[in-house]
Amino acid sequence: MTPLMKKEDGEWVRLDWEEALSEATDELARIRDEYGADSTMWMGSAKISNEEAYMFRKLAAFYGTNNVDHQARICHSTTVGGLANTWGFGAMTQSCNDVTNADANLIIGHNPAESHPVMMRYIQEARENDGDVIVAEPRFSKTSAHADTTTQFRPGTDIAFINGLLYHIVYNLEAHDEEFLESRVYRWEDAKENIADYDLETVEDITWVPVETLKEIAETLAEADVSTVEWSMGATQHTVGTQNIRSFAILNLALGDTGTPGGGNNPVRGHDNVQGATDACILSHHLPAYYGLDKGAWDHWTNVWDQTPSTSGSISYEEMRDRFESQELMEKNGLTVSRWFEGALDDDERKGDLYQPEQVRALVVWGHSLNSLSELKRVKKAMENVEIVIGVDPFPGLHSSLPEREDGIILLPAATNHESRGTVTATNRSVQWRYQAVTPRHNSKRDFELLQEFADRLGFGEHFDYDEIEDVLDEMNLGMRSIGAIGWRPERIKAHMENSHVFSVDDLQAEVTDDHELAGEYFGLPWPCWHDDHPGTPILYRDEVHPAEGGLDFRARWGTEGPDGETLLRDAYEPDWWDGEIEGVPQYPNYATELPDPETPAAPTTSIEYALSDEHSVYDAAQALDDVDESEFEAFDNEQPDPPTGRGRARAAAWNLPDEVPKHREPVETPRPDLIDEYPNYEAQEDFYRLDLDNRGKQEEFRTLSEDLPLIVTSGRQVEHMGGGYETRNTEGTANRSPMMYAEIHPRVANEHALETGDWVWVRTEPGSMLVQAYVTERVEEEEVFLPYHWGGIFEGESYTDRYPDGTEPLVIGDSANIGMSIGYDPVTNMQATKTGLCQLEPASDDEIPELPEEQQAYQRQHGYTR
Ligand SMILES: Nc1nc2c(c(=O)[nH]1)N[C@H]1C(S)=C(S)[C@@H](COP(=O)(O)OP(=O)(O)OC[C@H]3O[C@@H](n4cnc5c(=O)[nH]c(N)nc54)[C@H](O)[C@@H]3O)O[C@H]1N2
Ligand SMILES: Nc1nc2c(c(=O)[nH]1)N[C@H]1C(S)=C(S)[C@@H](COP(=O)(O)OP(=O)(O)OC[C@H]3O[C@@H](n4cnc5c(=O)[nH]c(N)nc54)[C@H](O)[C@@H]3O)O[C@H]1N2
Ligand SMILES: [Mo]
Repeated sequence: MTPLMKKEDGEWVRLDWEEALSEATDELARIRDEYGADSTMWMGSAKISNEEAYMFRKLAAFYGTNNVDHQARICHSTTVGGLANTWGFGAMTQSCNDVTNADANLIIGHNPAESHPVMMRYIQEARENDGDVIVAEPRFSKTSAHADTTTQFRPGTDIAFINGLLYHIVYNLEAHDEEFLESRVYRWEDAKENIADYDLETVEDITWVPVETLKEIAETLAEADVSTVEWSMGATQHTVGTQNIRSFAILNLALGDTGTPGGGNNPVRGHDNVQGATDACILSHHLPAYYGLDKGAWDHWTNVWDQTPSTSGSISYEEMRDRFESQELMEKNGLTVSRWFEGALDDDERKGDLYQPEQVRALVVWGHSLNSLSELKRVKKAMENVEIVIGVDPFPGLHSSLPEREDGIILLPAATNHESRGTVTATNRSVQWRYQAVTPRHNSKRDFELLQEFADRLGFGEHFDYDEIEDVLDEMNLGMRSIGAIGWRPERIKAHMENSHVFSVDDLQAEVTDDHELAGEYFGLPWPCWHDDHPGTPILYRDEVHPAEGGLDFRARWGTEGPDGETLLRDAYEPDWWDGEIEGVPQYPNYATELPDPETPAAPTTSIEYALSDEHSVYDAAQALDDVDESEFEAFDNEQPDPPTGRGRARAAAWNLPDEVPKHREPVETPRPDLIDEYPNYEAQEDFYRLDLDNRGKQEEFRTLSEDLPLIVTSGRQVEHMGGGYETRNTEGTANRSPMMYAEIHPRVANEHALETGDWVWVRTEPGSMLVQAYVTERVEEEEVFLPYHWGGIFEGESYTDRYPDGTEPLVIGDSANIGMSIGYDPVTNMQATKTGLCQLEPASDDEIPELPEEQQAYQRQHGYTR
């Protein structure tokens, strides 16, 4: 992109790097002095490397705020919330390759033919191996075209659908795996009782899916040797997102298919490094590796940041606390990507209260698009209300053009990942080295360097004076113990890349002789990788494998017994790899906080060594550690190898969630108001990520909305465009392939409105209106309209191209779907509900049609779209 610019009196001005960086950081220092550190919002990125993501989270900590978050909030946050609360870790349990082993794959809310073409190959291979592929979601997608069975259900009814399948499996077929449930699952009875409310007729009424289809799908799953559930955004982006995911996990448990090849759950991640940026926790409720924000978490991380040989700085817990306004704010969840804008609006504009001392005055957008946020009109207003917007991105995205501002926008051109180096984590938890292809072009700078500049200029550069990316990874190995991102030594990862041809494409293991340095290792050392000699864990919760060789059990994360006194530890069992019984045990004490000599960050600590060894018990570990109350562990004295996370039970019922077991709840904007009383949305919450949230109140307010807005509006992806679309709408090859923002409309509905493909139509919703072109297709049902969300540059029908710096206007523009997306949020993670709105269509008149860039008009003519 062009060099650095800034707006002054409405004009864009070029700055040199020195000026631009001091402008940006002086402003951030001023805001911190005048209003406090919490008056900033730091939006980070899933596009940057693990090391950079980690630095970003650390930077916010040293700046003194938890108002730091990234795309995962609006992507798979509910996956993490749902899975971590069921079996301990919140990630995909399998590898993509392992999908080929699934005898049945229920794909629910995922369209990999467009969004994950590589994953799609494995799905097709599973079919070639006689596996059944079932696609269940509202549309007949390009993925549906490759399935054995498809069904289309009403957006937002995944839980009812899954509970219906479970009803048939449990009560009619009695095909659930009693033995598995009895020995490894906590409070299955509660889930079973809940399922009884979802007989097939009730489910048909809620979901649109005929009883016969429910039976057919349930029977396919029950008859399969092993089955998996696969999903992505169709399932996560709901007020019931966390519970959708819980229902998938419970289905998998009920069939006894968790922790085995071809089984488990496959929530397929989005951005190239969203798994890694999530693990590094650019998240407003965690420190890196999901440590949370309590005193213990800060103790651990200040200890790491104090001891790391990678930087010259030293810090104590107390010094860190003094960087925050108070210990309370230091331990309080920050604002999220999904709703930060409420915190930047004035009191009379905000929905409810703000639970921090001052409103947000500065926005840092580092590798994040803004049209990806729902309630976009409020986002725009917030961007106009802050004092400064700082964008760090290869493109001048919507942060340059969305807000109507005279000044106060600084654009810092970041180099892309082709111009940078570092590690990234794939959706299956395995890590890869990303080599630099070219040096940064066009006067851009690497994120690594920019993060160091920010730290330096904000006064804490001594904690970021790494020589290179490898030093950051050393520090991460030292600190990120909870998920076992420990054995990821730079040299090991590079050796995997250089020898990628020796790894099996079936189970990821190196196919080498026993004396080879890679013997036993799995490609990319999928976490947990407990130390520098551990092979990685390709499939989670596999108790039929020795933990030193990649075995794992459900994580004993919630202690040894639940509030009801029932055990949270698994029953004893006799695996093939062990002579005798393996017992259920708690997590090994201090495994996540004990540090080895910082000079050898991946060396096993006492707790980890004792866990994995054949000759030690949990009690032995407790005795060997200084600050542990041994008596608590006396009962666990069986000498046996264990994962450091213990051997617990998966939770069918989770006492800490708003619904202990997954129950259907109608979306906030529902086409079935008659179902609200029986299936209401969640009650009001106060001080939830520093704001008030009232799904139920809004649902009540919108009770009659469907009278005026009779169609369901949902949103998602098209293969030609990516995310907010800066990259693909600026690149000829992709812009040309799909040069129009459209609404998918069923032929009969199009007919009612006399619309043909290419015609301009208003999509009217409660939050706002979008002027788009019609795309007439049977992909959607009659009740539904689908919008791709990759568009920007037009806002409620008005072109914004004159707001971009000269020469940087996108090749193709369109109205943003998120102007109209629903205003519900998940009560556990604050995920936005971008799949279940209501709308009405209204053909546009000729004088309303916005002017499109010339290239776009030419592309459209080539496709024959305009008439
Ligand atoms: N080409 C391309 N590829 C991408 C991306 C991109 O922008 N462009 N983005 C990447 C990212 S960030 C992600 S997270 C992934 C997402 O990948 P996907 O999840 O495949 O993407 P979506 O199209 O948002 O949603 C999938 C499907 O969910 C369906 N759906 C809508 N409502 C519901 C519902 O209530 N229940 C269910 N079960 N399904 C519903 C939609 O009809 C849609 O076909 O893709 C990644 N890959
Ligand atoms: N209505 C609706 N809204 C949605 C969704 C939906 O399905 N429907 N999906 C949601 C999902 S799953 C997601 S993940 C989000 C995605 O939304 P975003 O992640 O906000 O979308 P992207 O456009 O991919 O944003 C990434 C930005 O990073 C920049 N970038 C690329 N490489 C680098 C780099 O190396 N360094 C820096 N600094 N920047 C870089 C790109 O230019 C781009 O501006 O949208 C969400 N919003
Ligand atoms: Mo995503």
